[in-house]
Amino acid sequence: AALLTACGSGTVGQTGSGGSQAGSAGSKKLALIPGVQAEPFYISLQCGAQAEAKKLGYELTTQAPQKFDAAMQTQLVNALGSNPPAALLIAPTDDTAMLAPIQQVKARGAKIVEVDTSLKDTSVAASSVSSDNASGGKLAAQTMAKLANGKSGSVLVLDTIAGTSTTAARAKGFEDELKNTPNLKSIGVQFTQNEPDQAASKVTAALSSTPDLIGVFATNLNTGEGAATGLRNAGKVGAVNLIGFDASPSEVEGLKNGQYQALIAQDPASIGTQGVQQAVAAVEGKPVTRNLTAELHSITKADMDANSQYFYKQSC
Ligand code: T6T
Repeated sequence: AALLTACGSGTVGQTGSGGSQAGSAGSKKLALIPGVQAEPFYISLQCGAQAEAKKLGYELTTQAPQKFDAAMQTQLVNALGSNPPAALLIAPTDDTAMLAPIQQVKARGAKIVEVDTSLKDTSVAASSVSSDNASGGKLAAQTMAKLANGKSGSVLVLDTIAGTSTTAARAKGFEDELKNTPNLKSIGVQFTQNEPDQAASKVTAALSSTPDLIGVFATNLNTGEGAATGLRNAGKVGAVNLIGFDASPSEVEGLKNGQYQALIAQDPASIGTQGVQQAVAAVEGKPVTRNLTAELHSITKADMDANSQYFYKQSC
């Protein structure tokens, strides 16, 4: 695992098990464990969280796994030790496998706030802050229908890793809504292990097995980047509509040069800000809101200049 050093305002480093005041009454320490390191969505989330922690007089420490992987993330959770910070903000990389390690931190006295992804077991977190991912999928399907403009054809959905709550909800929201557009038919959801190469191969395979493919919905940043590569390799850029989720610098560049027809942008900074607010409320015994959402925005090339505030950051 490596440290996220992109956001300068807070302390970045290991919250060691050797322990200072962590976990004790009156502790002003928060830990953030995102889904993966050095990735614009989680960097933007961290930026929001760090600024809010500073404002509220708390110290936020961030550590992120090298890959979006439950075993790697478990090591970081376990490293919080027997004397954890007052609250842990975490994006669980698996809705089931992360249950036990998170429960252990909770049992040791830390408040738990889920940011972005969540566990299936809703009893663990004091609060969960995320995009309304099902609505994001629905928005993508409506955008796909608009782009098809009455033309008939098949559509491929690219998911990441089974057990990722966010992308699963996007894929389901998309498929449910697509049923309202009879001219478009989903050929199903394919997993890519969140690897761009796998996403590219799935697109290549779909293009040869499904000659009437007219759209791809990529449920996050890596699936989008891979899908764009697959379409580019086949000379199908623009002929097959690509809708991506997220708004990383490379996706925004792709929207500008016609590789994506639309992006569904999240507001990761707001997820971080709200997550810290809930964590601090839980620590201080103030009222906590169980579920909170951040806004989503469908962006096309035509309106991208007016929406540049939703583009993700590489550093704070
Ligand atoms: O789409 C985001 C995040 O919401 C999702 O849970 C995992 O993938 C991203 O981090 C983008 O890479």
